[in-house]
Amino acid sequence: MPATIISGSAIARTIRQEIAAELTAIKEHHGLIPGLATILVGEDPASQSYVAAKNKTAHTLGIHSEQITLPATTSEEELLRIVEQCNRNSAIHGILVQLPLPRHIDEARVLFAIDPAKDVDGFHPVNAGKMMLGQHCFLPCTPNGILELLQRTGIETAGAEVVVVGRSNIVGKPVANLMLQKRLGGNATVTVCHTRTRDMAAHTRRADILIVAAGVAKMIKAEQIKAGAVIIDVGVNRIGRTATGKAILAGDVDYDDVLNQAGAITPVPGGVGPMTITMLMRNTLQAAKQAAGLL
Ligand code: L34
Repeated sequence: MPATIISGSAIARTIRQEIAAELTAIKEHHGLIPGLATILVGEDPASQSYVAAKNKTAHTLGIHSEQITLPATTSEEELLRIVEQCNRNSAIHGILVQLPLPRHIDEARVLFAIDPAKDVDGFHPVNAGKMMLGQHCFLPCTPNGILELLQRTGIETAGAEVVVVGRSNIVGKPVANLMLQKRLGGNATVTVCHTRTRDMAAHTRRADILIVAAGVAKMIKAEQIKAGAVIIDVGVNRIGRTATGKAILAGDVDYDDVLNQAGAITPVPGGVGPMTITMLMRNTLQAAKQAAGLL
């Protein structure tokens, strides 16, 4: 029996409706319109498309959004000045600096400059630290989106063997951390695999829930997963172009290969990606409510 498809697009749509209802309410009762600033440095096509999608979603929901687009040659000092301006701008409740940044810019320094109260990506060390301690904070969008997908699909995480492939600060480390927290959607036994893992398949084959965020197209095949496993594919790899020039996307999981072995799977596109964007909207709403003293 082929795997159940976990539609991130459909679940994201439901959550966006919930957000829209709340946006209407806070506008009506408090005159509050959340504001998001997205900062994109350089011309990476994937980053351009993700940031455009974030602004479009914000606009559609009625979140005020400002896209700040800067050339790849922008200096670190200039970028820090712009972040500082956003920190001081009371119409902006959330700030997102799209990663990766050009190599001459110190990413850690820029993320540290963002006001933690406006850090809707959850990448500031204060928020990352609070997350690790299980304290209330902005949760990073992709990991939080993954937890929402699992929860809303009714997949039990308590006691589950979760294997994460990848240890990035954006996905691998935080999602592993969230899944082991003592709370709803957590309580899993978590293993993290990476480029130096010996015999990765021995780990992935044990997974009840396999989360793959390695950035390598189609690296996970049927023989590397357990029958009936839930597969969360975080990879968005551009593996070619169609005749009309559209990018062809593939996940980190060989979808066709695992389809009859997996119990459930997120597609690429239409899986984790739309959830990432939707969680950003929810964090922006949360930031605005916190700023207005509504939380
Ligand atoms: N600061 N940088 C910051 N925050 C983030 O949360 C991100 N990330 C990752 C890269 N850099 C970041 C994103 O926004 C990855 N990412 C992201 C966001 C959206 C999508 C994919 C990655 C997405 O919408 N993917 C679509 C396909 C889009 C396409 O056609 O390219 C999907 O359906 O998967």
